[in-house]
Amino acid sequence: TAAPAPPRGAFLVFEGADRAGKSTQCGLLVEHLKAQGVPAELWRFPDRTTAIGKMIDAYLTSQAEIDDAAVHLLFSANRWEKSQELQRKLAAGTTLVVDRYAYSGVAFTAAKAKPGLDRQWCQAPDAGLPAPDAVFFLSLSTEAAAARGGYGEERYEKADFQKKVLEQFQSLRGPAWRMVDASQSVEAIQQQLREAAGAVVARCARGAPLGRLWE
Ligand code: FDM
Ligand code: MG
Repeated sequence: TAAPAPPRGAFLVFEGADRAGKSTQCGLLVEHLKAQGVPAELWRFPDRTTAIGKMIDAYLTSQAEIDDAAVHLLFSANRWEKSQELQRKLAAGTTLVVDRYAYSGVAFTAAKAKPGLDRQWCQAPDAGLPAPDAVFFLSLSTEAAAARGGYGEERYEKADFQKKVLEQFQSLRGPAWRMVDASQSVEAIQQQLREAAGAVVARCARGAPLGRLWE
């Protein structure tokens, strides 16, 4: 007889503006989960390693100009091309800690405020993707973010645009969202995340079903 299916892993997404500390917190959380014996992997979107991801990287580093609608669809396609593997990992019991997902996709394009790029249009290509079990939103004012040593050189890393992105994120908040005050110390934030993530991992292990965007 076949071995029983392992408890499924949790799909944990981190969102927030640039400089809020997402990458630091994601890395710490994955290490913590692994130390607790929870199989876990760190993922990020965009995944710049794929063919589509390389086009996105060229766009973000201003080596390429791509139409706003077209690049939006590339970001979404970059999630779709990873979605089968993502579901396989979860089903095999691996918890995925994912640095950005479709919420960044919608917020960054909608923040461009161009005709034809309204929120409904921005959300459409991601409909049906696996929905995260929790979205941890690291909340930090644009001023505090800028005070952390300034933004980098990539496209979108400018205070006025980041402000518009934050406004877009606000309108995407749903029941799975957990707001985290990112102005606290790295340790204090991590402590909260460990507790919240632990509860979600346990709920998923008990068989809570994986949802779909934007249901
Ligand atoms: N970004 C990220 C988008 O514009 N759309 C998306 O779908 C995603 C996932 O890409 F400015 C933006 C957000 C950010 C940039 O992200 C690269 P990282 O996390 O800095 O690599
Ligand atoms: Mg960045």
